[in-house]
Amino acid sequence: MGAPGAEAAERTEPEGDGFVGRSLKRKEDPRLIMGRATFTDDLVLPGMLYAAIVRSPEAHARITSIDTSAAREHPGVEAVFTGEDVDVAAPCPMVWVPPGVEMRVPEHWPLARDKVGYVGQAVAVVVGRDKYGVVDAAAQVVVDYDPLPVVTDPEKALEDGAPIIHEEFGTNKVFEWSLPGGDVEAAFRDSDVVVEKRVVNHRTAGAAIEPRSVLAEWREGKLTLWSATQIPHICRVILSIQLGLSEDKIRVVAPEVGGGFGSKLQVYGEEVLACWLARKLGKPVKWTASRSEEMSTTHHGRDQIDYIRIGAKQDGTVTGIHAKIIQDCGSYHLIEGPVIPTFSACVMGGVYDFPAIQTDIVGVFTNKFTTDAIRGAGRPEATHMIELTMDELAAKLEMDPLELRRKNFITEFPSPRPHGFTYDSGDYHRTLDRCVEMLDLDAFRREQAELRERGVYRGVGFSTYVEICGLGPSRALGPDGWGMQGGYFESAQVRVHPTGSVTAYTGTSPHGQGHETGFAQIVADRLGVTPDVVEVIHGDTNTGPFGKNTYGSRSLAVGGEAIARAAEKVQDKAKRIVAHKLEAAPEDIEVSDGSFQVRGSPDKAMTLADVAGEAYIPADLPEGMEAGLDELCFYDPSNFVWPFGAHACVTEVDAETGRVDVVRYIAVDDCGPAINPLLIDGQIHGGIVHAVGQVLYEQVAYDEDGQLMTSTFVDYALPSAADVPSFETDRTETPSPTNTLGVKGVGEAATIACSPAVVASVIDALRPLGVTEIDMPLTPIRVWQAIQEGGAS
Ligand code: MCN
Repeated sequence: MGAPGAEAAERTEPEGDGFVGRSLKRKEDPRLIMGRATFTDDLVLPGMLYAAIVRSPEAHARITSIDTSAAREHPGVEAVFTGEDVDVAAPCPMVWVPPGVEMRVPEHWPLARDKVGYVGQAVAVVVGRDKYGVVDAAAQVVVDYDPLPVVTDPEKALEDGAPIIHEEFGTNKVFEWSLPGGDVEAAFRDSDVVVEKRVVNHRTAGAAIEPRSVLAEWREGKLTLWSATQIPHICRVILSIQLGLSEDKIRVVAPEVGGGFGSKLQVYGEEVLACWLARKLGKPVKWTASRSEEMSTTHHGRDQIDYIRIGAKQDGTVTGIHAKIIQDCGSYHLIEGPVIPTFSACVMGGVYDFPAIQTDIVGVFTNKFTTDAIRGAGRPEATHMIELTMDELAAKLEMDPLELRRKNFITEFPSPRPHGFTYDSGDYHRTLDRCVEMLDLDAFRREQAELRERGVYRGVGFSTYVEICGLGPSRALGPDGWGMQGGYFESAQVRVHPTGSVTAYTGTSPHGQGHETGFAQIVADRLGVTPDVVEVIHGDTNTGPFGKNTYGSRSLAVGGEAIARAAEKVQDKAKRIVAHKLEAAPEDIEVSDGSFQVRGSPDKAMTLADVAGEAYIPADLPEGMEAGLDELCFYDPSNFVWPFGAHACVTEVDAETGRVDVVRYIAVDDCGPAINPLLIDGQIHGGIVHAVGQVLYEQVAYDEDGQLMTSTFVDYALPSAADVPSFETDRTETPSPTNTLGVKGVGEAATIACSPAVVASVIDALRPLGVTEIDMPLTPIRVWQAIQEGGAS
């Protein structure tokens, strides 16, 4: 533990011979940087065919006929199929079935059968020998549509008389769900001040650089799917259900995956379709999304309309918080979409000691593509609305927003919250104090005043956050709890080979996070070797035990803990072997200086290679001990983990044009003891850029007819390196009592923290011009309009 120094580079790192806590360079990077990594689309199999998908140009329509004859005649085409042909055993499943909640789940097939509900829905597939020829042939499939009325606004979709998207339900309401905690209405009655706010958290895309890509092969009665996925193990279960094939006949491999940001936490129709095609045609079939397919049919995120109320006493003590969330679910569900806003409910109340907390959610069908988990998945939305409303509350109470925060921080841990969760550990004052110190708030305010004299508008915004992650206890999340139809353990296997090198299998499936490095550090310390002799294998259902993959910033707190426990089992067995050979007690053996030593007698030692030799030539093992040095662990945590932190953003706004520039960004996060500070910084940097992108530039936009207007990177503007400043980061380390490593997640932390800090900084900058609120995205036109409406320019 211990607060690090000022900048990442100056932080002290652990002394001694351990590797955990050190900023080791990523093992993954050389192959990625030097272009040697193999992504799905790089794979080529003999006789491989290519698929191209015919997609609906209509947002809501009945399919009256499909004529595939011209496409079939196209040179090189081997087959064309429509929805009626694709006889998979089950539709695309949705895995959130909350007990007692009426959940409307429309049938959703890999190819539409009679109706389409969004632009881009797959209606036919063309398969052929030429990658480009199939695209030309797909353009020759003639589909007749009978258009139906379209609704894209979730609030309008709930109004009487709105077009009904799925007639069988007679309503566009997907579900209603509440998480109460205490009597919020009584709390508001008892408040001196209640601030109410409507916040729109617009639709965004994961926008991974590598688009979705699949390659399926059917050989000797077995199926292999290579897919750019975050969840190969879960994918295999779902393929088994949809294809009616037992899991032993299916192998799913996630080769190198070029980012996911939640968008590859999914099993898409194309994955099932490629498998079905490979089996049907007896040849490997590949499909890779074009960028516009990626933008239109890879799940989107956010798209919440939030109505939030916070009550407080005159002295600033908060009394209650209530949020009504309207979640635009799009027209069909993928594996878990509707559950996402419930994760907003988990952290409603944030870092503040609210005695009453309630969240009410309504999910809505619209004629848009599905929303599901995008980095943060529910928690950024909650932080955004809470933090901006706390700022408004401060303004109403004429209090300093930081003083209001400090007055209400939760200070005792573990902290049971009124809505049923227990925050594990925290020190919210410490992260905020450090953030303010790094910013030098007093100096900033002086600079801000001077700049305003010159007509330069700079502002600062703060965000303090807590996150639920490390999904998660199966008991809490599973069928009898939250309603997820699955377990949320993680698996690991640590295998020492006969000559002493190590392979660690993890059920997680990284796609940029650096598990091969961090997990090797964990294993190395336990086995007295260096991380370079520990190979971490992931992403292949045919190697290692069944796992639950990577999302919800769970991999270290659950998967890393599983790796640590498996390594400790190996360590334990190794100690017993060493004790037996060196005639000592197992409890006197320690791992030090790269060997297993008798405590106090460093000359009496065996290396891991020596131990492995004994284990695999088992002529002299302790009585009753099995041969080998290979251990398994399935770890299911007892609680979630609750990272936290404080972020500050300084922006400058051009009042003439509405352009916003991020001038400084300070992030102080706490994800428990660092396994590798470099990996943490990478995650924080990436998370900030992701959120700055959402706040300032990115929006998935549909017009009223349901046409997607942002299907390329020309109109979906991602931030580039030139749009973001160098980040100033620091950490505190408050261990979690939930796992033996004390770690919490960090993969989404900055995305969760960042957006309100950016918006608040713009409001702070423009307050002299009468601007007191503004919804994302803060595009120049929107900022300029806010300035005009502010009326003080
Ligand atoms: N870490 C550490 N010490 C800690 C905490 C974390 O060294 N105390 C390291 C871990 O070892 C791991 C990394 O930080 O290398 C992130 O760990 P964790 O918070 O457990 O998150 P996951 O590995 O489960 O990653 C998932 C998370 C999510 S949900 C999204 S979305 C996301 C993200 O991570 N998508 C990403 N980060 C991404 N990074 C890249 N490059 N690409 C994506 O698509």
